[in-house]
Amino acid sequence: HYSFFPGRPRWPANKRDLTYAFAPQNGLTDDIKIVFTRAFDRWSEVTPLTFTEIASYQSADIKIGFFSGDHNDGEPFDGPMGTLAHAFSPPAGHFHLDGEENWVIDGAPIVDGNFFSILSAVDLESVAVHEIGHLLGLGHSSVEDAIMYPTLGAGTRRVELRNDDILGVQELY
Ligand code: TQI
Ligand code: CA
Ligand code: ZN
Ligand code: ZN
Repeated sequence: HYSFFPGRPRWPANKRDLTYAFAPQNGLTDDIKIVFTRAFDRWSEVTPLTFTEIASYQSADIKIGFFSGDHNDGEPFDGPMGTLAHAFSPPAGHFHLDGEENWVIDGAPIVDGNFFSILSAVDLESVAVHEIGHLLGLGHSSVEDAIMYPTLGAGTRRVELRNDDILGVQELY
């Protein structure tokens, strides 16, 4: 079953059209950005929310970036595996990914010529869909195949919202 954060934080009712931006210093390729677009679309399909990319990192509601190690928010990343990403509950909007993970998109490494064991591969879209759930106010679920279930097998792709995720987010919006 789905859960919420303590106090049930969510984006306010007058804010249904959310903007997002990528950290400028990350210099992300279109392939990477499209994965986030797909992940946001999954949540906008089942809620009244919309997500639009804007250029200004400063003014975006949701700020997405890849960072390594200590990145000055008190939650340092830990290199390959362990913590993959973190997102803060509404209305913080910070969505950070560990730049040292072996991220894959559709089974292929993001960094060309970067060879690694499939045991350490992390599917970017799966993590993005899960973290957006947190950004919207969902905590973890006890339903094993839900997006918000707190573990994901190595190299596993899990991107389809399940009934449990949908019921949870629709209770908020
Ligand atoms: N990051 C944790 C997560 O997003 C951060 C976290 C730990 C957390 N406890 C929390 C967030 C309680 C909200 C509430 O769950 S993670 C997965 C999964 C992580 C884990 O790096 O461990 C995914 C990030 F589900 F696969 F285990 C993304 Cl998809
Ligand atoms: Ca890590
Ligand atoms: Zn962070
Ligand atoms: Zn989580």
